[in-house]
Amino acid sequence: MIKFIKKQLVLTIALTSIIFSASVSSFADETVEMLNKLNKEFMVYSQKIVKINTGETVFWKATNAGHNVEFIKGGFPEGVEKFKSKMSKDTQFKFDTPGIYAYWCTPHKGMGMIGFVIVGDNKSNLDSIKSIRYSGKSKKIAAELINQL
Ligand SMILES: [Cu+2]
Repeated sequence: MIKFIKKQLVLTIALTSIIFSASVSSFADETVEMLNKLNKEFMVYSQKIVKINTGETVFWKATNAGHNVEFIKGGFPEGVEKFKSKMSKDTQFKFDTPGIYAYWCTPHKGMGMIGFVIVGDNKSNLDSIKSIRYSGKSKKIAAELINQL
């Protein structure tokens, strides 16, 4: 009987967490956490590349404080306004223009805290993404990520 209750409890917890994560992700189309540490990496976004449809929203959760999201100069499609979020705050952006968006965390760009959003499977601005002057460790990480786009 105890074994049965245990099984029920485990199942209930599993179901609850599935329902919970589903309700969280419906808040935005993709969620990226801003983290001090993930596995062996320090100062990272939980997902370095996110692919979404045009008109979808990315939500960045300030899981750890001291981070933000800043679109890199020359790193997003023409006609899009530069975006820079407040430090240590959750933030989001609705991507209405297709293309590649390169962003980093203002205080940790030299440490390689960088990410990309690909909108509408459109890579028409890849050349400008490649010609960005990436800062410090971001240079190597950006090169690796660009190869995966
Ligand atoms: Cu940061």
